[in-house]
Amino acid sequence: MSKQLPQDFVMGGATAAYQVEGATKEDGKGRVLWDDFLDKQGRFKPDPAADFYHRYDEDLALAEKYGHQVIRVSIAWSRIFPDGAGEVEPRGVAFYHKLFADCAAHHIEPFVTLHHFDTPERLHEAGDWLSQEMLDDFVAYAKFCFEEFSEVKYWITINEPTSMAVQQYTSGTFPPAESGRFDKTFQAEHNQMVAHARIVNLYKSMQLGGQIGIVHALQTVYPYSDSAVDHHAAELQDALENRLYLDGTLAGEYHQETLALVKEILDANHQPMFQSTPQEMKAIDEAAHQLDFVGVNNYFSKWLRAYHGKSETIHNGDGTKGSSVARLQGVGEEKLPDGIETTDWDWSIYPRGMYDILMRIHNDYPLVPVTYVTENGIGLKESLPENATPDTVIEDPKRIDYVKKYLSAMADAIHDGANVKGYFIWSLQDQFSWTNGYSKRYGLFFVDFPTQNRYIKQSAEWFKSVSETHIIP
Ligand code: BGP
Repeated sequence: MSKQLPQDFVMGGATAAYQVEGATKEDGKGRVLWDDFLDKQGRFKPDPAADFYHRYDEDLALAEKYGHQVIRVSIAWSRIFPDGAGEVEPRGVAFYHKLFADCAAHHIEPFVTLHHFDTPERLHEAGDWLSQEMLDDFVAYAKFCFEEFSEVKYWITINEPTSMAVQQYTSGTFPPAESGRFDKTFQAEHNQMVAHARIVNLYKSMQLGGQIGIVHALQTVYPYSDSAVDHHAAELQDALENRLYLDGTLAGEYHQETLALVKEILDANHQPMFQSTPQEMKAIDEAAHQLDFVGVNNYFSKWLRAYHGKSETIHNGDGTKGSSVARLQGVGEEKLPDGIETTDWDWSIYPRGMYDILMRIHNDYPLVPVTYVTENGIGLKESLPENATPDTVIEDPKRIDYVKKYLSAMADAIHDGANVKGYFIWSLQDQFSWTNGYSKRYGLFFVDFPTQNRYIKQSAEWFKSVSETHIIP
């Protein structure tokens, strides 16, 4: 049965600077934490990505043609301040003015993220989110952007603070690639919430008339079985990846129960509790009371069972189905129940998880007035047919099926009271993936990376019909 979306519901594609722009050494851009890390890893390079730095007009024209009203982009901090602070690079500033003007010319509203995993190299070396210098420089960079880019009406402080911290210090897939450091993970999570709060409070005090929000990666966590120990493992994983953040950014305080779960994880790993000051907690509380929206990135759900061994994680970074392992000391082990479908990268396909997370925000975090789904989509192995012509349309029925099911779950949540105002598919065009390179394609538009030619996928046509009719067939 087809479902209806509200008439004022907006749809578009998501991108992030480092994943689409390419041109990492152009026009004075400063180095970021990934440059050296990827170089040493030698698996793939961040250039040319989707060459958005030069081809943004082509992509925005396609987005307009295929019915998009909004887009997510991020500003590369190191294009504006190559060293993270101090001297401004005018060519970087000019690029983003051109980009936003082009969005306006194509009638597409940009939602602009200030930090999408791309800390400038000097600040990364100084401790990244664990250092006070990073926080102060981030606030100064945000202030500069608010004053400079007055054409931007929707700001996002940080993309997925949890993913950043967990992948930097728990699973070790992001630089500096440390594993099992839950103490650093929680401290980095808290510090990002402080930085976010300071920026929200600053933005609101500037009275610029726009809106500001944050984007969280929220995967619903379920117990693997009905046993009490599996339920508890799910609670611990939820505290690590979802709850501390939801509390801090949407309730303005960490609930006692959440802190007890965090402490339990740290105790089990013989690591100290994260530090916070009353002044920081005051800023966090103020920000939660003035936040305009929360963005939910939801792709998959997790099932947890009790586990009592040492932490062990194997990341599936090349699409070898069934190769991932995730067991965390003091938390639990991820284990999929029979019958749950997965992608080649072992991400579960479970639209009910989207419904549950949207309803959880609606029921448990009533302070935040509006929610957007800021990322959702499926990574697939796709290639260009040998006899392709510029008019070739790439068939991607799996993507249509995936998005249809998730949009339906989202429509059910809206029907049941969740105030969801828009949906951004990850991703607008095929792009560079942090830990998977170029083989995991998410785009509505296929990018042939060697030539950078764009091709339409069937999902783009399907997406257009939904965004124009507001009906999910
Ligand atoms: C989110 C990030 C995006 C993007 C996406 C897909 O966590 O915000 O930047 O990368 O996930 O992830 P991946 O590229 O690992 O498949």
